[in-house]
Amino acid sequence: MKLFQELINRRRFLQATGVAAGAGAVASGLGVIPGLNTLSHAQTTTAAGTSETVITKNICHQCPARCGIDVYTTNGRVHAIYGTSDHPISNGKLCPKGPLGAYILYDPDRFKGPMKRTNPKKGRDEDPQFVPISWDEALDTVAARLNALRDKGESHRFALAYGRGWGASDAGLQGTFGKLYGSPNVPIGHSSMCSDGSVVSKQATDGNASYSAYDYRNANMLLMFGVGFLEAFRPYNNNMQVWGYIRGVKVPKTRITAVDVHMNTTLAGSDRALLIKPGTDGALALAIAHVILTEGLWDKAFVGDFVDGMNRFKPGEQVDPGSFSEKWVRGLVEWWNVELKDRTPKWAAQVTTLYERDILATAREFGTTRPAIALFERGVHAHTNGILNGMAVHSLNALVGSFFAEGGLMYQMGPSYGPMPVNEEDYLDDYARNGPWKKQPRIDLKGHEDGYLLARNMLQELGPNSLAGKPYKLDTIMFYLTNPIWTAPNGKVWEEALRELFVIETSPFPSETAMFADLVLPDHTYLERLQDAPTYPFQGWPMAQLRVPAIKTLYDTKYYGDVLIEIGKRIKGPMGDYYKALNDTENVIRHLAKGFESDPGDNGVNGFESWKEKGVWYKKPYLWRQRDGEFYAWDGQDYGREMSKGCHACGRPWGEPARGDCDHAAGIGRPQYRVYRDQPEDRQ
Ligand SMILES: Nc1nc2c(c(=O)[nH]1)N[C@H]1C(S)=C(S)[C@@H](COP(=O)(O)OP(=O)(O)OC[C@H]3O[C@@H](n4cnc5c(=O)[nH]c(N)nc54)[C@H](O)[C@@H]3O)O[C@H]1N2
Ligand SMILES: Nc1nc2c(c(=O)[nH]1)N[C@H]1C(S)=C(S)[C@@H](COP(=O)(O)OP(=O)(O)OC[C@H]3O[C@@H](n4cnc5c(=O)[nH]c(N)nc54)[C@H](O)[C@@H]3O)O[C@H]1N2
Ligand code: SF4
Ligand SMILES: [Mo]
Repeated sequence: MKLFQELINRRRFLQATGVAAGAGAVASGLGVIPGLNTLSHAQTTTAAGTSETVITKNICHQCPARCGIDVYTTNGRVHAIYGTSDHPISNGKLCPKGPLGAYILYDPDRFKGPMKRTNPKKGRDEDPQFVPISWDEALDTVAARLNALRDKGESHRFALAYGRGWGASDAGLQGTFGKLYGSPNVPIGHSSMCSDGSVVSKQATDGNASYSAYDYRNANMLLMFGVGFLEAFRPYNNNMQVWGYIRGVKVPKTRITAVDVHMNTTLAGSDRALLIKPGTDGALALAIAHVILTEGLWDKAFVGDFVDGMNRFKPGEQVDPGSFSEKWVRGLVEWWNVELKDRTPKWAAQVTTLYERDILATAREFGTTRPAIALFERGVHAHTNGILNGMAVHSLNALVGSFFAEGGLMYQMGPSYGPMPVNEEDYLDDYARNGPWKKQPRIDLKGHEDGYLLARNMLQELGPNSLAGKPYKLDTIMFYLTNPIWTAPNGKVWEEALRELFVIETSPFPSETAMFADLVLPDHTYLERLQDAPTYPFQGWPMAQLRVPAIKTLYDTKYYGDVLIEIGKRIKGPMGDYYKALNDTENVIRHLAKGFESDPGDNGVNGFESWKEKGVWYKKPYLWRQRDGEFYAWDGQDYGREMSKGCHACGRPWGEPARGDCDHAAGIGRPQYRVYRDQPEDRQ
């Protein structure tokens, strides 16, 4: 798009800067104004003497909200970033950090190209003495190490640790890399230090191994446990917009009770702030459930009721399971008998240090206001009893019938992506299928009886376990979007561990971990790369976001996804052939976009070019809804189609094995959709 063509010709521009520089000199005592100076330099480099502004779509990378942004580039220089107006998360607005992305792009401290360490000593006071090398040398060095490990049958000693990247063209490539190469440690995500407790609580409660998607706009009460809704909770920018609506515009105003351990912005803006003893949220949730049941406030259409309609939930008294007919919940009476019957507000007041009257008032308000959502995040689940706390809180959503309800919460659906260009199953050699690595536990002891049976990842244990040689020592470790010397709970042990490993860092920026690197393979910054950039569960309906380079790369950097592919091409045997066939990340992204051809988004995106132009594909509304305990499917105009007891696609009852290759998730009318949890497993 050409904007402002001929808006400022060169002579007028120089006149303007001359005047401004003169004024600046008077004011500051200096002869130049740095910002204008830079612009004037860029301006003089255009041959035609014209000023051409191009707007590209991108996705902010400064926090996991992943807002859609319009990036303004004039004469090859990014000078402004605004929220994309037709993007569901940003809606034309950004948080204060969003517009400052150019500071990341033009950060003078960026790594400018691949480098190797020349100082063999590693430590806080050691200068790595990095020297520039070519990409060929860098990639050949990695491939030679990986090939040598594989030849020795020690491929499990290569680990790849990663953080907040979830695209098919970056993190999505890692699982296949590990499978073809033969390492249980490729990849290991940081989710154990992040919000896995949330995911596991939900998996244990409603079976959805993912974060929830929420319909805040239509809720009449939000009960927040350990959620930095106005500080951190995802998607931050959109949360602030929603808050403005539900607290300032909507009638009735949405009631908010927030539970935290300190007074923060969210509590200050709530109707009721409950300051709780850390780690005791589960007790509060149990007492709320106790009140909802004893006072008969549960949602009978969703939960079910006593067969004769008489409420037998009396404090301290057992209930006969046969007297209750459950609808969409399982084990309610058993839960009451072993746990809830004694969890009175009085009991919870002692555990939580809250006032009994506040617990009672919260429970009554939550039990009588519909629709209501109980949400929790790190404050609740990042404790040693976190999963149980999370399960107690999440169960409240079932008691008030919020699952899949308008103003409630639901599962996130994935976009209609096309299949990957190449099938990795065709490229597995004997080593990949049955090599000695298959007998090795994961270095973090995930799923191991001496380690962590429930955890999905234990990234923080990689360094310490390798250092201790338990279960074995690693040889080479690569980092993508994670910096454990700084963020893991045991940073100093990590420093020791990285001293004895060959360390590969891919960040565009120096970090604590990068200072221990032997090789630096710097990524493009987000404004320079073509990348699919998914976000966390949002409002349930599917969405697919794309980053489009705003400028030619400033330095000799390479998109991380392409770094992986280029290393892959250099691995001996069929693995190398797989990556040659895959070619590059643009090929991957083009294949994803093929899925939109038969399922265009609401904004008309129907393939790669239109995806680039709009930066996002999305498709509303959510496909089914629960109302008064019955489920209805979207029929194109309304939630008018009553859903049968079984799957629409294969006809088999829910909970029984599907017929053919149906995954039941398809039974909602759009077979190509996958729910969020069926996407690359280790997304956090
Ligand atoms: N600005 C910014 N935003 C971010 C991020 C960032 O680094 N900076 N990181 C992103 C990431 S990766 C994540 S996982 C999310 C995390 O976002 P959230 O899940 O909201 O997590 P936190 O802000 O860590 O913690 C939320 C609240 O829990 C409180 N808390 C601590 N212990 C307890 C307790 O025992 N009970 C209760 N009720 N509350 C407690 C804390 O005081 C805090 O206010 O934020 C994302 N957004
Ligand atoms: N004390 C304490 N510790 C915590 C938390 C807490 O609240 N308190 N929060 C926890 C949580 S929720 C999380 S999610 C973890 C996060 O911890 P980490 O997973 O370590 O994530 P970050 O610290 O954000 O590190 C991101 C790394 O990516 C690099 N990077 C930045 N941009 C790019 C890019 O475009 N490309 C590439 N390749 N690299 C880039 C940065 O230089 C940095 O090294 O920390 C956890 N640790
Ligand atoms: S809220 Fe949006 S604009 Fe702000 S840092 Fe996060 S992604 Fe960027
Ligand atoms: Mo996180």
